Amino acid sequence: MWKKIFGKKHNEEVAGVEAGDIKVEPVAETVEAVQVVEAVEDARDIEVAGAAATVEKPSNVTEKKSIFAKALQKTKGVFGNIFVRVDEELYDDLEEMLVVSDVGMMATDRIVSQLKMRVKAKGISETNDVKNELVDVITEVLGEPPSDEFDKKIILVVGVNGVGKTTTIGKLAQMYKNQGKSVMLAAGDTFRAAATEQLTIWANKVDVPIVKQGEGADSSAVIFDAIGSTKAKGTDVLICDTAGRLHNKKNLMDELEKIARVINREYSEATLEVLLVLDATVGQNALIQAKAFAEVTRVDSIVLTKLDGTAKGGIVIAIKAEQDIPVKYVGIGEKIDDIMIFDPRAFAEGLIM
Ligand SMILES: Nc1nc2c(ncn2[C@@H]2O[C@H](COP(=O)(O)OP(=O)(O)O)[C@@H](O)[C@H]2O)c(=O)[nH]1
Ligand SMILES: [Mg+2]
Repeated sequence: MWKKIFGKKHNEEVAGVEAGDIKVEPVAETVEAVQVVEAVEDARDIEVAGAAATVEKPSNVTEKKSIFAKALQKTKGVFGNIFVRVDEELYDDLEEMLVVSDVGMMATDRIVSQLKMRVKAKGISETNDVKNELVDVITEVLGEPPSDEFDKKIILVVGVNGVGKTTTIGKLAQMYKNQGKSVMLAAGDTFRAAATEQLTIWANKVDVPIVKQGEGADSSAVIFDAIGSTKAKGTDVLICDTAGRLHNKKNLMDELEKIARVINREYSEATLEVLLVLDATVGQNALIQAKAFAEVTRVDSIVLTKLDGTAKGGIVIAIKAEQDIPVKYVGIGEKIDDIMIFDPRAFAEGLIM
């Protein structure tokens, strides 16, 4: 039976999900299937190199809250002032607003029923207290953000075209560099020449080395080269771009499978992190993409981009509630430092307060 490429998923609970649940195009049958399963068994052995480095929290909670509030201004606009009285109407309005903000039915039901229960249990009668309680409930639904501890690390950035993969790689490179880490980029999106050019611009801007080959080169060959270079230089973080051809699942799977083999064979001592980049402005579509990618590959965490340009920041909550994939970073603009470590409480406060 099929297992997910790269074996281990983002957490233990879902790691056990058998391939029976995974819908793959009919190609699945033969040679490729065997290869993927092998790759998966291989990838199992990838050790998580436990050690030092943690990502610096960018700022204190108040500061983060205000940044989120700014990024979520449009979402807040949708919410408006529904907190007038503590009554059934409040819950109805809240339900509607959460759905409109792309929180999704599942998470909305969970949030509203939790809130009702707690408001009742605590005998809350002030709208402000309801707000505080709502922030608590949403924070809990969002869970703890993933940590960032590693000795050597390889990050594989996946996602469909246009979501912001290459931009995010530039931002992450700068972030790790600011932390004093050495960084290298791998131009694994070999599908279009422009992709490599774009990543090269970021590499120059951040002033980190980039490994690339010509258009149409094998993505896994680029990553193979990059790993060699990373090891030779003792680079801390290797960040790999990939092509996002989700419309052709077989190609995508084949490509990711080959990459998985290479990483496992050549760089098993590094911590592997598969980051799925999603565009917040596409709303529910981001959730569909998260599901689709989780079907073909391991996904450790999500980078939600373009949160600055959407009224639908609530998709973060839907993704966590429905796919159980944590959001690790959010993109809040096109500039190099427009990235933040996702902070569930600051996010919930920014959304509600
Ligand atoms: N407003 C905004 N734009 C972004 C963000 N991240 C990426 N973009 C823009 O989205 C577009 C596509 O980004 P790109 O990195 O090329 O996406 P890729 O195809 O997934 O590699 C570019 O115009 C980026 O400047 C973000 O967080 N906010
Ligand atoms: Mg790109």
